[in-house]
Amino acid sequence: MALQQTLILFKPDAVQRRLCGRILTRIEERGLKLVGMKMIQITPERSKQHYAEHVEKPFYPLLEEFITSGPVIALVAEGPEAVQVVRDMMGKTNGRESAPGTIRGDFGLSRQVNLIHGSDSPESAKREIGIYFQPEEILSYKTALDDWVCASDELG
Ligand code: D4T
Repeated sequence: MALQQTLILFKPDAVQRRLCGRILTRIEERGLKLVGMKMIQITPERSKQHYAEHVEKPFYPLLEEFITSGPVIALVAEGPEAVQVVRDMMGKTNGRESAPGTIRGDFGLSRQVNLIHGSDSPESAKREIGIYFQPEEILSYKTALDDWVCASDELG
């Protein structure tokens, strides 16, 4: 098991629907540590960088229109196996198919307007964190709760 960082976006619909606080609470309550956070407006250029693997797909123009349509919150969360933990919390891409209890399954009904992005692998996390954050914007700090989130031998 490894301590990982993952890139999370609260997409424009989460901001517009005033759901960021509730989603952030879930992430914090799970035990993940926030190590970077900012509100930004994604430009078409940054969208193409982020969604490089999808740029040629037929759904990309609408996806770019959506993701650049309003402010988003970008954050970096850290914790044991953080990448998969956040993916599991998000639920399936399509909110209609996401299990109740997941973020998309509790708050969403759409495949595109789906509230949250989370990196899908440690490699993607590294690439995506680099798209949204300068190295000095990622903070390293201890909290009194660190020892109560998991045992030291789980971070191998
Ligand atoms: P992201 O990357 O936003 O966290 O979503 P997922 O990892 O869950 O899903 P994905 O990479 O397959 O798709 C990226 C993004 O494109 C939207 N999308 C996807 C869309 O608008 N139409 C589509 O047909 C598909 C497959 C939703 C998420």
